Amino acid sequence: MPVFALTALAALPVLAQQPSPPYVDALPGAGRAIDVAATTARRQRLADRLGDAVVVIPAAHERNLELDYSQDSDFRQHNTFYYLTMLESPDAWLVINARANGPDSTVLLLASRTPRQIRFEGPKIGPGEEAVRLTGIPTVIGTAKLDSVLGAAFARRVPVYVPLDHSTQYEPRIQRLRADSASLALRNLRPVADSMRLVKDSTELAYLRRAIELTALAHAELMRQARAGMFEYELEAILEAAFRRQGADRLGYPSIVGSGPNGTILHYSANRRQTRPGEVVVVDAGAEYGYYTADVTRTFPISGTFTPRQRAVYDLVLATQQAAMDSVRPGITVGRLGQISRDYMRDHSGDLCAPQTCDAYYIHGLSHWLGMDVHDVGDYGTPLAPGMVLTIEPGIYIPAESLGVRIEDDVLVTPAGYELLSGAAPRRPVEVERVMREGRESRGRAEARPGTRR
Ligand SMILES: [Mn+2]
Repeated sequence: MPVFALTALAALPVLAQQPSPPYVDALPGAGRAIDVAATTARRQRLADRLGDAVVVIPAAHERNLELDYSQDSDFRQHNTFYYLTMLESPDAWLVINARANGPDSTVLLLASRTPRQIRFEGPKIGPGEEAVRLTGIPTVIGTAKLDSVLGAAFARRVPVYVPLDHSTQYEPRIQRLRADSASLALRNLRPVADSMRLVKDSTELAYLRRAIELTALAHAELMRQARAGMFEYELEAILEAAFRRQGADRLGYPSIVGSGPNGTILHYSANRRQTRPGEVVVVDAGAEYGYYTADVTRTFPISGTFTPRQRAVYDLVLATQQAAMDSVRPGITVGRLGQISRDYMRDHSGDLCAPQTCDAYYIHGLSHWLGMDVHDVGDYGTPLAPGMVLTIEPGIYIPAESLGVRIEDDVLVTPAGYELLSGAAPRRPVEVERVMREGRESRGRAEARPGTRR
């Protein structure tokens, strides 16, 4: 139905952000340009934190989809490697020689590629001057030199920091280092690198803002197009098409589209049920853009209007969320915010969930960090500081009524309080109903329009 498709495209507002960062053909899969200033600053901060140390970080490997034909779409870089390089090259290594006194030195080792690989996969970054220019790393050599680079680094007899996690679990070189811990002071890089990721730099914030804004616009688009009788997977397809159409790279996590009883299941993602008139649908979905993901949940009435009961529960969740948001400011902890939200919900339940108070149906935490991971890294005891990004997501789930309501937004901590990053997704119930009504009206006009111009 071309008219339908055109209407849908026209309805999607243009992102307010600046145009997409330029693509660089030489980068794998024509990657986004590396922000050399940002990644250099991150490596410098890491080296400063560690003093005399060696940092060794392997890149991810491509998985084979069909025999040995690798596919760009199947590759995602390890976050620690990406954070310090913004480079998507598989099979690479980053070695940082940090020195408490004297200049640090950094070596990037890139895999060489066979003519056949180049023929099949196109041009990609390799060792040499172009790589130095694109990455801002002064020494870029082939991975064949890895053993000699590591040998020279380890001869310094200083602590060796490696991400000791899933990314190195099956990396034979790292496993040998672990076995050799008698002669080597091997330490886990993750706590240090993770704590750096808690406060986002301006480059990270630019990507996060874009991921969140396009996600919020896609939620609004779904509200315009949703109709009773659609299957959950149809709603999922509308939302994810809107993600992709706006340039999202992939999903941040599997989309949750839970209608009626499924809305009360927190991690439901089968998305196979047919919606019925009068139900509410919980949609928890976020796009990933440039390795940063959004995490937004909206709950809307599939028939376009909340029942009084649904509206009352929705209003309580929304007011609870607002109370938590209004408490976001530097110095407060996520734990304290959660307590504020629980207290608010309990104190304002009235007889909505009698004989209990509604916080009995608020069965999960309020917040988590957001960034490269949807549940981003970082210590939850850390008081909020400007530049941190977190979700605020209270909910009420009443299985006996097949009624679940969750409202989840993404906020940036600012010196004065917070900035709502996901505001482009309708949130107040009157807005939700208005956008759904407008979607129905514009569809009605499109369908009534004759095939030729009048
Ligand atoms: Mn979440």
